[in-house]
Amino acid sequence: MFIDKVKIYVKSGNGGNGSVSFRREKYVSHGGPDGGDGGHGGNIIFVIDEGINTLLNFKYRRKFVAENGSDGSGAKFHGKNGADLEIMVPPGTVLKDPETEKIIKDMSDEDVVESGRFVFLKGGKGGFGNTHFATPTRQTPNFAKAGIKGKEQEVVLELKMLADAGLVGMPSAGKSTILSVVSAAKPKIADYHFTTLAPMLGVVNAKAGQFVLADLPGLIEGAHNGDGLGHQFLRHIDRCRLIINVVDASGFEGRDPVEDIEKINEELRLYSPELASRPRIIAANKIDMMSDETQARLEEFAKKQGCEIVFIAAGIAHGTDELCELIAKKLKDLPPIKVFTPEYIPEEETVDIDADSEITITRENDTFYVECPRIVKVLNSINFNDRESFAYFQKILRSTGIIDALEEKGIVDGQTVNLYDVEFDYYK
Ligand SMILES: Nc1nc2c(ncn2[C@@H]2O[C@H](COP(=O)(O)OP(=O)(O)OP(=O)(O)O)[C@@H](O)[C@H]2O)c(=O)[nH]1
Ligand SMILES: [Mg+2]
Repeated sequence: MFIDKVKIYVKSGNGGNGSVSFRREKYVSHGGPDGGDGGHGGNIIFVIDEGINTLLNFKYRRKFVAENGSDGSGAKFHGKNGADLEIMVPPGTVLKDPETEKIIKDMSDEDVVESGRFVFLKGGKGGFGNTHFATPTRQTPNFAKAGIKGKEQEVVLELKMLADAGLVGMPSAGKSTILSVVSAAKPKIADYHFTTLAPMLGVVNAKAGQFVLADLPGLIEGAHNGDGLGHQFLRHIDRCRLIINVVDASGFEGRDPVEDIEKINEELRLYSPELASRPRIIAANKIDMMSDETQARLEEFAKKQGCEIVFIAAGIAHGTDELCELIAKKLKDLPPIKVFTPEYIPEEETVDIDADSEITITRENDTFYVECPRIVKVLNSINFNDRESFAYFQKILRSTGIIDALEEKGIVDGQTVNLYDVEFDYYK
């Protein structure tokens, strides 16, 4: 089975929480703070796997969650970092935003190809343990920072194969036969329509240079409406530098070769006007059964279109070498394989501090989770290593009514308050 578009869910790991702990040793009555930092959450990384050419692996697995960092602990023990999660994708995969279909990243981008990997979602940072918050005047900091949560997102993976040239034409025109005689690829060939159900690539070694050729399922008139196999496979020639119009010149099935080319060009245009305007050459196949009249008409049509034409009989490998030399020669003057530039940058989460000043408190055992959008900005500006800054923070906690709200919920000394990233113990 061939799968070339899937939607998956990915989430990077949460950072572990910093720990609040104090040194306890024999003969040391008041040990200093020794709470270690939380480990970082694992990243979500897409990795190119040259050995695969479909997104089939995603048929059954669509949820990918990287490991969370572990919490820090006493004796300055740093929590373990969460392992990165590597998601293997075939070369040519494009990542898109599901809602807008905008491109997030093309895995054939130069920077990705060099390293073979793309870090998509970074894991949350681990929180600092209370050792970081000790100062000469505050030797027993009773708070640590909570780890930052990982990020989650849905993403569409779309495979756009990396081919220099693509064979496009009606069913049974002989596209697969061409690929089979000019490359080592072994496509299925038969005398019925829609023999080819999925695109296939082959490497061609012409004297004028090596190139990658794509064989596509047949197109018919109305493909843009989903007739036949539809035109969804055309996404695999989105990157092609040259299009080869393969046409059955035998007239054997009662079709007219000139009309066939026109219909195919119209379908290409309906799929993408830009694609239809790419350089093209015509490969008139099955000339062992072609009339002189057809040949003359095709030559005239090609001339009118300003398009080169090659007459071949792929079934007996007649003219196919010439076709490949022409393709290789033309490719030399054409721009490189198309790479898509990102159009979508995932938004950084922002909280509007004035949007909502409501305080919500949820209690889980001995921890009180406080949400109060108004305080987020203040929170980010507090330096917990600085006494003044910390005193200011305590003042804000009172003035916003957070302390009152906590007391209303019945908080008692020694219980924990979790305010977004920051965790501390409550003492009246
Ligand atoms: N007479 C003749 N028949 C040919 C030639 N080349 C291919 N054929 C035959 O045409 C039929 C279709 O060939 P394919 O290569 O499967 O055609 P295709 O364009 O890939 O067809 P789809 O995959 O269905 O779109 C097969 O029976 C081939 O043997 C040729 O040069 N002359
Ligand atoms: Mg075929």
